[in-house]
Amino acid sequence: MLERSLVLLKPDCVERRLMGSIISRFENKGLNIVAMKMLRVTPDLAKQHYAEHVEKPFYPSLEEFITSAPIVAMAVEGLDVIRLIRDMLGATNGLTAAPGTIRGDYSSSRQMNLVHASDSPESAKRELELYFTADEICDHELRLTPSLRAADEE
Ligand code: FUP
Repeated sequence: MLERSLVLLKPDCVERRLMGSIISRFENKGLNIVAMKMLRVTPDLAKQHYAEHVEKPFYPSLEEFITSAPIVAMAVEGLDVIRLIRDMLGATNGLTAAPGTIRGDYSSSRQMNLVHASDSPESAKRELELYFTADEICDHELRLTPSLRAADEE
């Protein structure tokens, strides 16, 4: 199914100048970036984004990190893209994430794990609305779609 996921390149990704390398992984896979902007996450936005973690002991440190430098927010579209991007990221902790995944290749940390991506269609809808207004999404079909996949594939 054609889906959209919210992807964030976190402060460590921006600071380490890995933005281009990570965006390239998504482009090379043939995914369609339909919105992108750099912003600074405020404490208020952090609490909304990480609502499920606000009461956890690690939250103050997580908020300090996510507000510490700019991030890049993207809306990424593709078939089954919510699961696919989570697979491309690998396990939450970079130390245990499999080699070949983004976190496995670039991170050794649980907090500084470079990229966030929505984990379900419900989270994707909620998170996309937190970061983008409807008119910031640039709906467009990739003209190379016929070169990525046969039209009659399931
Ligand atoms: P993920 O879905 O892989 O982004 O990970 P979680 O929703 O479990 O956690 C959200 C963020 O909190 C992760 F990016 C890592 C961070 N975190 C910590 O910093 N410490 C913890 O003990 C657990 C999670």
